Amino acid sequence: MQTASHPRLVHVAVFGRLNAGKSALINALVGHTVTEESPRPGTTGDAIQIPAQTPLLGRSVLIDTAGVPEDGRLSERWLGMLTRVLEETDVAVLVLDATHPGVSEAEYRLLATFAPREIPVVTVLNKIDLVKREEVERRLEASLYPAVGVSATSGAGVAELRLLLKEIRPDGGAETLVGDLVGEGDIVMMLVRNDAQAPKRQLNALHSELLREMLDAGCLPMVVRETELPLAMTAFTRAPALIIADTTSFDRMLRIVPPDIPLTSLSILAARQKGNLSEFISSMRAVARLRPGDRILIAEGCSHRPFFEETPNERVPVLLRTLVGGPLRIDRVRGEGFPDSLRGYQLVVHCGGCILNRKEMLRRQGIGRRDGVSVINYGLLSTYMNHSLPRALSPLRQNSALGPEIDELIEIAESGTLVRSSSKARALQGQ
Ligand SMILES: Nc1nc2c(ncn2[C@@H]2O[C@H](COP(=O)(O)OP(=O)(O)O)[C@@H](O)[C@H]2O)c(=O)[nH]1
Ligand SMILES: [Mg+2]
Repeated sequence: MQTASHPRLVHVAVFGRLNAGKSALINALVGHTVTEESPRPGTTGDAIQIPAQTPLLGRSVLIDTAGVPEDGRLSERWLGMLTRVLEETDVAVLVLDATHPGVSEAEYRLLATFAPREIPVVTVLNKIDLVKREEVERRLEASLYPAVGVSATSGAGVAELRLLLKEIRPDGGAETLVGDLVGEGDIVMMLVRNDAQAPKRQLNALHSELLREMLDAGCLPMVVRETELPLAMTAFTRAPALIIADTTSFDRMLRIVPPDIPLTSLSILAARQKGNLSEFISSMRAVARLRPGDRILIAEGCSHRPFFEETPNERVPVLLRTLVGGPLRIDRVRGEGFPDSLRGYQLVVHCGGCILNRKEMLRRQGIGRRDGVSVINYGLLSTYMNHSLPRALSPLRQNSALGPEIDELIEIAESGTLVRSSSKARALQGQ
């Protein structure tokens, strides 16, 4: 069955060896049977387009493709199919069978076709129900691409995959900082720093953007220095609908703001607005893989002297060195200096990107994805190290469209596989 193309819907092409579970995965993504699964290899002859309503992705077209030949010889017919499919693919999925070791040469050759076309790719380690958990973790950690362990038959990992697909698609994610989280008449507090590092006589670009959005939403914004937070909490008869803290002092604010008041950080809002939040969060798994001597790039959007000099130059290197327990090779870039290739780096720690637009931040995340280098955001990193990422993420549940997605992100943040010796890092943060 071949249907006409649906140009405006996101097209997700699913590749993999015969019997890897491509069809089973598509059915699991959609939530019911839309394509035939078979224990006999080779049931699916060519590519089939399946228009479907997929949870989180919405109206989409899933493309079930003919299996990548096991012997590494890609036939003319198969290559012809690949060329046609790639023309309409927004996001590619490579399904690997967890019961088969490694990635074959043909699969590597397939992966190499996505980057020149700027097609983001997710690898799925399927059939995790059939192998040991340690084996799954080892293979996910070793993956050069964003990777998710899934069991298409039990449904494990499918929600995480949907989330990754949603945000990895070129036009995924949010474009507002708080516009969708707060409403008319809400008291929203924005906390600004007043320590030695705070910028003199100005707010930063994100603060002004936030204020504008809150005013446009009809909120009652209140801008307070951190030292006045306890006093501000007593100023109204109604509790604030949201408190937005600065990332570097989130930990301190956490101790002051009662747990029933939604509290988030500027970097969570910025990461969501400027880039792909779930990719930033899942990329933090790379932090646990760092070893002494690894190369790290610290990237800032501003080309001028940064507002928070201490953040990129001191705090991040110190945090990472403590985690790794040894020296790291750290390069820094600013402004337009972001490299076209990230090969050779193990990790990129990016600033909140307040002066970058979403397209540019997504482009930078895309370079990392293409080169197999995790790009994280340093606000999220420090919030994660404080074990406060779940608290900072939960106000994003307010928006019903984002609710299930945020629950997934909290699960990823709580899964605890991201950071080693975090108590050491925590001690350091408290300094
Ligand atoms: N145990 C297990 N079996 C799976 C899983 N995914 C697929 N299968 C089975 O693997 C076989 C091949 O699946 P299918 O989707 O037809 O593979 P395709 O050739 O890649 O489309 C079928 O018998 C599926 O039921 C999984 O996650 N766990
Ligand atoms: Mg199939």
